[in-house]
Amino acid sequence: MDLTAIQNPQFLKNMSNEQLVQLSKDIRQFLIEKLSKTGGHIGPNLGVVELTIALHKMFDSPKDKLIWDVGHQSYVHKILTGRACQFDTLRQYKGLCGFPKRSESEHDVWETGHSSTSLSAAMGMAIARDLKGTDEYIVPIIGDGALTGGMALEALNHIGHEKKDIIVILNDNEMSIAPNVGALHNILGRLRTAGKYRWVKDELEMLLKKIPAVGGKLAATAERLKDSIKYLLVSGVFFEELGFTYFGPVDGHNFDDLFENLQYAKKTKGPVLVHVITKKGKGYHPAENDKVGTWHGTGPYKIETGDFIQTKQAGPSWSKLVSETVRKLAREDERIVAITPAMPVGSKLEGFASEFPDRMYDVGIAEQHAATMAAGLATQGMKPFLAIYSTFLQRAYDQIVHDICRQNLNVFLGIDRAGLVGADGETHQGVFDIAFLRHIPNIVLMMPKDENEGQHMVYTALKYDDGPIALRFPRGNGLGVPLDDELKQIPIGTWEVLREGKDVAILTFGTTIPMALEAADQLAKEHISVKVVNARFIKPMDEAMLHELLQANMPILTIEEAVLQGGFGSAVLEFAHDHGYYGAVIERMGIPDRFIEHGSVNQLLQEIGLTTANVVERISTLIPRKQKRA
Ligand SMILES: Cc1ncc(C[n+]2csc(CCOP(=O)(O)OP(=O)(O)O)c2C)c(N)n1
Repeated sequence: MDLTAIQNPQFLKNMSNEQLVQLSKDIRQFLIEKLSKTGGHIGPNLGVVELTIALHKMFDSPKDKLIWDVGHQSYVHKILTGRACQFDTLRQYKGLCGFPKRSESEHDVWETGHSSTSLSAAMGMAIARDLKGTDEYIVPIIGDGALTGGMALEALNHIGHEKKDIIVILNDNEMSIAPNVGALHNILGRLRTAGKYRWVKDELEMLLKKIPAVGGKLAATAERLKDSIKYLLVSGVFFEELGFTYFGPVDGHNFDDLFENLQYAKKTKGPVLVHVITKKGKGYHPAENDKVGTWHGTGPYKIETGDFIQTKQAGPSWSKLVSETVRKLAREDERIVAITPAMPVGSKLEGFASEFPDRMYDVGIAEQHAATMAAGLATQGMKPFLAIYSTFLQRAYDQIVHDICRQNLNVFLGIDRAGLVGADGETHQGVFDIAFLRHIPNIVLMMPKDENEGQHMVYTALKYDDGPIALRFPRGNGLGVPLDDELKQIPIGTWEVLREGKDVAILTFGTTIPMALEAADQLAKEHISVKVVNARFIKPMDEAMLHELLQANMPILTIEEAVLQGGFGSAVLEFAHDHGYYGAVIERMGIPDRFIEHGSVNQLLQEIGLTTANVVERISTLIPRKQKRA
């Protein structure tokens, strides 16, 4: 079938199961081909082909609300809702978003990227429906990984209590990105192998009714009996205890099984949970056999071999550099414990995990718990290293304020994917962490200029005994500079002059240093002498150097790949104001006050005006300002 001809899911209503099986094959083929060129979340999407078709056949989107948790598995939904023709642009600048997007389609009723929000959103929509007196179905689709997130559990608790009509589809493939973890995972494992609970209950009720004289009475107490039966058979039906009617396990690749259970779910009052078992990567051998999560999300690959198409990188992966340096130091310091909220592969902690299995904790998608657990470890004199992406650290803001910083505990935050991340777009840009950490008392916040300084900063962080310390580093790879054999501590709060100059000073750190140096080179040709400072400590700042610059009346340009509001440049402005340098010429470059969509990092930097050419231009306007003032 020509998938690009699909306008909306209506066409599914009249299709036979045989036709749907063929459609599933066509969709898989389409995804494997398109994603081999663009990259994307291949494994999760191949796993939900039949499930998505079944949902669109059984429900009436957009009237009925299909809410995709995380949203990385919404590609099949995008195909069925008329967007197949845009797949060549998937995750590219101005192209199709890799997550649900309300502006893209009326069928995308909820935007995601971060995990575990679907059940709360569903509850909000269900309350609105009931207040308005409408009758749409509300259908959140959540993975077994996303279900480990605290928000999802909070919502389950509330939905079960309120008894709202919500049909939760649990897509259980036993994987988060990496294999799923936790007690909940074990409960699902038991349910998976326990056989179909609904049938057992129904059959027993029928059987009881058939017994003469006492049968009716017994059947009347079947509700109570249900409890003992399920305990007998399933040793604790977690979801029923929470107030949900549980249907499952359902074979998520079998249309008969899916339709039958979704039909039951539609007829059932109150909250329902349909437990669907799927296979991540289904239909594409390399993805189907992936045991670690490599095929969760990928770049381009060769279809025949499953080899990834690598672009040559100058330096080592930042995540690897940081995690491996922590691992090296953990050999000498038994207090070091590594923590990841469900990202052992992305954070490159596999080596640490194999060498120190007792000192490595994957806590599931539980950033808040991870942060407070780190604080707990630190109270006992341990040295926790919390490896966490900037964007997901947003979830743990209160834990950082209340538990880590307020108690001034020695927690080392390794803030990965800091700055623009590219193809994942708005929900994943790591651009807020400076603004939401800088104002918290006690924290030290730093970012290295290259991987060599990065490894020294890891050492500095793990030697630091005065409270929380955070190292932010970008997505991708280092610059390819040589690495010193011996690690050394960098004095806290010290900046480094990379290039002397007398007309203007650029204060910047991390990924924007190369553009500052290039701009300085170009301006030198126009006889403008630019001082470039590696402002590697965002907090505390190098106050001595700031006083020196401001006293010398040097115009200052700050550059950061982070939001301007509340950022590093704001800190410099505050400093100047607070110390009475009222006439200081200070300009800031960074990310404007809006969400930045997907695209390559370079395209995004162009869009927001954060390039060498923009720096040159900005400095050219700074010099006349200084002259005017003088
Ligand atoms: C708050 C948050 N933390 C971490 C992630 C990174 N992440 C994206 S998908 C995913 C795993 C989701 O597993 P599951 O819900 O089972 O979906 P599957 O990919 O297995 O279909 C994780 C950890 C995220 N998106 N949001």
